Amino acid sequence: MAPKSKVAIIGGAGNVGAAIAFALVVMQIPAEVLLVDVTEEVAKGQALDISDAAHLSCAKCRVGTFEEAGQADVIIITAGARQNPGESRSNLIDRNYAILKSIITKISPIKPTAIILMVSNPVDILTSIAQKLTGLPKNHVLGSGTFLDSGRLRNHLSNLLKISSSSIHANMLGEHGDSQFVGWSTATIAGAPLLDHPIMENIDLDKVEKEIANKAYSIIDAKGSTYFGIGMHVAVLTRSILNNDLRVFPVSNYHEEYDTYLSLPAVVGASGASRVDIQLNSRERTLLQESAKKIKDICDKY
Ligand code: 6V0
Repeated sequence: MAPKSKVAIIGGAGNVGAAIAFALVVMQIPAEVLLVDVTEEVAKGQALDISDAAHLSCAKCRVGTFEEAGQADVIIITAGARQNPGESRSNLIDRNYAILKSIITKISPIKPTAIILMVSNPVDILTSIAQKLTGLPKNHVLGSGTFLDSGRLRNHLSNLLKISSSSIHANMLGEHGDSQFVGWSTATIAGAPLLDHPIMENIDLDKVEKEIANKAYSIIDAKGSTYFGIGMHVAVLTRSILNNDLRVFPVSNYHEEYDTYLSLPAVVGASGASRVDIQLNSRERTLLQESAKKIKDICDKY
């Protein structure tokens, strides 16, 4: 019997879409996962392959239609062009705007309680456009934002400090792109400021920030694209939405004061993403404003 919750992945024949579907299966998320794509044959192949794993899980996977996707509980969008080596995420906007617009038309009318989870790049801009095109409440539309980048940061710090990444609360903030930055002032371990840890005294913070922001470029240079990391991170967000876990993640969510979507910590659950107020220092506030301006200036053209 198919599980009650439905998750549609539009772009599900591609690397990122299939990696998310596979992660949902491996993580035993009790959901029916629909792969929706313009390349139906490839989507069919991915669904058949993933269903060979899904019989060992409570998740199910099959090909879906655009119409069915509009009625899913969580609609994940991974469709579109990806970066070529050396290309920035923001450069993808023209190609991916046209694709997003055609998708929203094809999946409408959208279930009023659905949550749209944007993954295609440039993710903050496309999240904002998806909200405008669908007219869904702002909290019902979110982007994976800097959740993956924050995972990379925590993993890096975990190796330095010999503390599990799940016990390190540190986030990349702002744009999921070149202007992202580390929120060092709010980073903690066991409630204590991360920067008070003795090992951090000898760490070049700017170097760490640059390495994390550039990690995607290193992966793309080496193998053409990135998908396993984002697959797992999006599956964790999907679980938090379906279970109403109300876990806090740095995702792209709407901020009234900047009138745009960007990544700051938000509570993620059945109603989507709602912001958590954090106190940044003056350097971080300036960087956040720069990120917000960069995102909004592009959004305003669409
Ligand atoms: P891919 O493997 O080329 O897959 C893209 C898929 O989209 C293909 O199967 C296409 O057929 C499909 N597609 C194109 N147009 C449409 C359409 N109109 N309707 C339905 N499907 C369509 O790319 P990949 O999966 O590697 O990347 C997908 C997107 O994810 C890109 O924009 C990446 O930049 C982005 N990523 C975002 C990340 C994040 O952290 N947010 C991380 C990695 C990649």
